[in-house]
Amino acid sequence: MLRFYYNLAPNPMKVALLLEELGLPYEAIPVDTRKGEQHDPAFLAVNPNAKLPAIVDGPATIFDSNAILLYLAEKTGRFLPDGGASARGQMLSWLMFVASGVGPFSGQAIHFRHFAPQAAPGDHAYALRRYDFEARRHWRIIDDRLARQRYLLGDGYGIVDMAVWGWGGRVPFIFGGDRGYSEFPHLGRLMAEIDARPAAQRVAALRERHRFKAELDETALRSLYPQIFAPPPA
Ligand SMILES: N[C@@H](CCC(=O)N[C@@H](CS)C(=O)NCC(=O)O)C(=O)O
Repeated sequence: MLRFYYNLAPNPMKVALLLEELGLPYEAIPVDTRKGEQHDPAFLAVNPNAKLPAIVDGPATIFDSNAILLYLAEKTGRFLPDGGASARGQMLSWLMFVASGVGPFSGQAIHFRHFAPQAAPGDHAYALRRYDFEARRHWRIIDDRLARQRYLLGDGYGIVDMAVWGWGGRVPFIFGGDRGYSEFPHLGRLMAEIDARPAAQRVAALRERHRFKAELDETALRSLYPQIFAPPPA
């Protein structure tokens, strides 16, 4: 059976959504990153990058969430656009835009707003400004597109929407306010639509299945942000 290595963060959750949409049987294997389990040699053999998600599907071992989405969609022939090479090219553009822009900038914006330690108040103000600005710019591009069409690629729901859904759930947290989706109403509309799907409700049930470590104590900080404890660069 397909093995799905996960935690509750946005990248694994978008893969959980596709697995549930496809109705594929899978074994969900929790990897607790706050306990440092991503650095276990057995897991590094699956993903040398020490991050979630990853899957093992028979002879195929695949890491990086968007690569997994593409692999599963192509393997099953589902949740992909019709229309040949030009439609596939457009799908790849938006999928890579999420993989290389939306996700990383959102992740760094969250890091500097909520988690980065400060030696003195405001000592990473520029980093926060840069990532907040870039994350907001990326989400505006998504929102503008969704203002004109129902899904990222037009009329058909697919893996790009699932990739957006993974990080979209964090938008209120990224920008640190309680404004919800007021700045990105079209994204909010897509999030509500996907959240209501039976597959997303099964993902919500998966989230309850395992109790991940909640404390962000020294073990967690050393596992997630080892640079905190490293000597400063020369
Ligand atoms: N590009 C990777 C990023 C994966 C990633 O950053 N995963 C986070 C959870 S969303 C993680 O495993 N963090 C643990 C760590 O950084 O040690 C993907 O899309 O799968």
